[in-house]
Formats: sequence, structure tokens, C-alpha cells
Amino acid sequence: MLERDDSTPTTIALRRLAAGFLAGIALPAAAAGLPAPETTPLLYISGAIAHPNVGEEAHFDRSLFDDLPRQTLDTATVVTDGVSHFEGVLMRDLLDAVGAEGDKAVATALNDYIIDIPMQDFHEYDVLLADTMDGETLTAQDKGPLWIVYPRDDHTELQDIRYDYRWVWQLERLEIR
Ligand SMILES: Nc1nc2c(c(=O)[nH]1)N[C@H]1C(S)=C(S)[C@@H](COP(=O)(O)O)O[C@H]1N2
Ligand SMILES: [Mo]
Repeated sequence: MLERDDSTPTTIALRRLAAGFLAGIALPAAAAGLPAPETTPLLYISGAIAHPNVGEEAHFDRSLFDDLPRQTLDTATVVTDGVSHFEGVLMRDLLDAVGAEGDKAVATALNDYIIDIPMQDFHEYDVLLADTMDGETLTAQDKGPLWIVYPRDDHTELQDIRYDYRWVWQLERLEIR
């Protein structure tokens, strides 16, 4: 069987050129940190963070949030029926992106609900900051735009009122302390 070989000296040189070009633009971008938001932020992160993008805080609009690694989670919740399919960003990845270093995240919601969450939760468990549920974008009328979702079906110890308090819906701000 005839196989096509793309690796001519020309294509190899072009690939190297492209890789070099991409590395060249990626490096200054990484050094400059998180880009500034261009639309209204969904989420504000303050406190002990190494990579702010607006003053001393990190603000995420939808486009910046969408740029983070995406993850899914299927779980029951205490406020919905059956198992739901969530998509979003791992809290661990979000906090890594802003260089968060602290013992707790103080989470505040649009309805002024406020709760302390130990940072340990995000290292021990794949806690998701969900922006969609069952394929629908979460809105402020329905637990959104961002909802902290614990993998409660995968860990019996998470099926506890102590964790239910930390399932912050309508999340607006995380303050790292
Ligand atoms: N934004 C927000 N998130 C919240 C709450 C709240 O009042 N506001 N209540 C917490 C509590 S006490 C529990 S037990 C769970 C489920 O609350 P619910 O049954 O009132 O939805 O969500 C948590 N997340
Ligand atoms: Mo509660």
C-alpha cells in the first residue's frame, strides 16, 4: 500500500518555522500573565494570587473562562432530580491559572451568600466550577452563571451537609486567604 510521506525537507522546515513562531509569541504572553477581560466579568478573584489582570485582582469574562481547560462531571445534586451532566473548569485549574496560594477561598454569591471553602478540597477532589448543566448554559435565574459542583456521587464522604454548604451557586467572587 502506498503511504503519503509529508516529511519532505520543506515541510519539516516549515513545521520548525511554525513551531518557533508559536513559541516566540507564546513566551511573552505567558510572561505577561492573564490577559485583561474585554467584557463584563463573571467572576472576580482577589487576595493571595500571583497573576492578577485588573489591579490586584483576576477578573474572568466568559471568553477568558472558556480559555481554561474544560472538564465534565456527572453527579446528583441535593437540589435537582437524578444525575446531571455538568461542564466547566476544575477549581484546581482555575486557581492554578491565577497562582492562588492560601488555606481557604472565601466564596461570595450574587445573593450575598458567603462561605469559607478549604483549599484542600480542590486538591483532594475534582471540584468543578460549572457553567453548563445538561447542555444548557447556567443563568443567574438558574444557579448560574457559575456553580461550584462537588463530585458527590464518587465519594461518600462528600454526601454530607458540611459539603452541601460549599456548593455555591451564583458564584461571583473568590477571595484567597
Ligand atoms: N448562592 C448560594 N449558594 C448556596 C446557598 C445560598 O443560599 N446561596 N445555600 C447553600 C446551602 S446552605 C445548601 S444546603 C446548598 C443547597 O441549598 P438550596 O437547597 O437552598 O439550594 O446550597 C448552598 N449554596
Ligand atoms: Mo443548607
